[in-house]
Amino acid sequence: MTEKMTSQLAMELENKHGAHNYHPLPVVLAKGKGARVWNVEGKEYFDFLSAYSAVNQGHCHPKIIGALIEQAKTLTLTSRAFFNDVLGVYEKFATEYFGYDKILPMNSGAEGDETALKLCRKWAYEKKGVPENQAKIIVCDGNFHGRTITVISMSTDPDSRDGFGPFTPGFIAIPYNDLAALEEALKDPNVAGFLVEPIQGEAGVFVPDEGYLKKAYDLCKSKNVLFIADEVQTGIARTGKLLACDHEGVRPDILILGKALSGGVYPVSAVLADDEIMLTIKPGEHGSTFGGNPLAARVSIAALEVVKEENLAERAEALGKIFRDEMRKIDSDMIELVRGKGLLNAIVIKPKNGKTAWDVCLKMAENGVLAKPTHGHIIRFAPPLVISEEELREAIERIKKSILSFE
Ligand code: IF1
Repeated sequence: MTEKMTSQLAMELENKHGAHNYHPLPVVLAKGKGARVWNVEGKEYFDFLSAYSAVNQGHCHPKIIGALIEQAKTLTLTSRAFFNDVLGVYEKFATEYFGYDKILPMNSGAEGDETALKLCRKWAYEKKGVPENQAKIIVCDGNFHGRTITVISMSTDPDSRDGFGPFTPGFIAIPYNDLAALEEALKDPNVAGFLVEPIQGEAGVFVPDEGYLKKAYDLCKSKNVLFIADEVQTGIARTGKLLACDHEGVRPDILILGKALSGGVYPVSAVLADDEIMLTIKPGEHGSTFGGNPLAARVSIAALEVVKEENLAERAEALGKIFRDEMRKIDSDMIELVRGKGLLNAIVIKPKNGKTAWDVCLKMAENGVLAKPTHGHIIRFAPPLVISEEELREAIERIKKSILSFE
């Protein structure tokens, strides 16, 4: 490639040579540092998407990059056909960090969810006594757990499902944030687990009622059903606690992590559980080529250390309150609702004079803030948790200016 790179050229190359499975904003990023990113021509933005909460520790965090470089020069991948001198260290670190007996390392969030589903079913047959192939798992309307066939088999979103059938059986969908519906679904003796996002990110940052998670957990325990928390997006300090479940003191039976587990530096996901559940999967029954590789392990240790060293959960809690307060002060009838927890927030946009959430995002990009609509009219705001209060306030001013430009 000798031609000078430009934003236009980059978009043309992706459009011509890449699958069209995304519709990105017309912004071409070339550099990232902390809460800021720059496009090819050097325009600076505050990143308010954080790669969908994978970059909680900020772009190119020096400690995480340092760990990546050091390990990359030494040993990157052994497969699990052999032991290596890093995985056990990571497994001890991560199980103590989150408080579980064991961890099963994978790569993508979807693989984390798939792993959790397999563990839940295996536990149902071996421990709960559910008849073979009869295990059912309760999920919620509006869920998002990834893009694989079994994961979309749980989805209620036509965009995720249509055209990809036939689907994996064994899932019961109930309304989110509805304890009566959960209680009813739990009457089926073959139910093995309840898979839930503590806050539904993709659905538009749906924060359930206070106490929903705890009551749901208690209902599951009363029926010997596993409470499975998908914290791929809400975990790793994003909502103001290490895990979103921590707001209600709920300890999931199976915990699914991804994204910021690596600080966005490398694909790392994991499932954590205690022995009674985790040891139902025997040697040769599950795994992945890259799962738990030395590079992923070193990067994840560094990423998790940063979370504590830089008090990212406390920062998310405090800065999130400022963000929501300021958004609620904006005098615009385009803003229908502001909701969220910690630094996972969203604004529901009411179209005005034909202008939609997409137009607001284009205007924000012009003014140096990057965010993207979800489900058409909801804009999710999730900056890296390392953003300073000063940077946050500057970004808030740019967001206000963008929204008020449509008045
Ligand atoms: C895309 C959404 C967010 C997730 C939860 C598992 C996964 C995700 C709660 C799967 C992934 C990503 C996927 C990415 C965009 C983004 C997303 F818009 F798709 F739904 F964040 F809300 N559980 N979410 O949020 O993890 O396999 O992607 O590593 O598909 O466009 P993954």
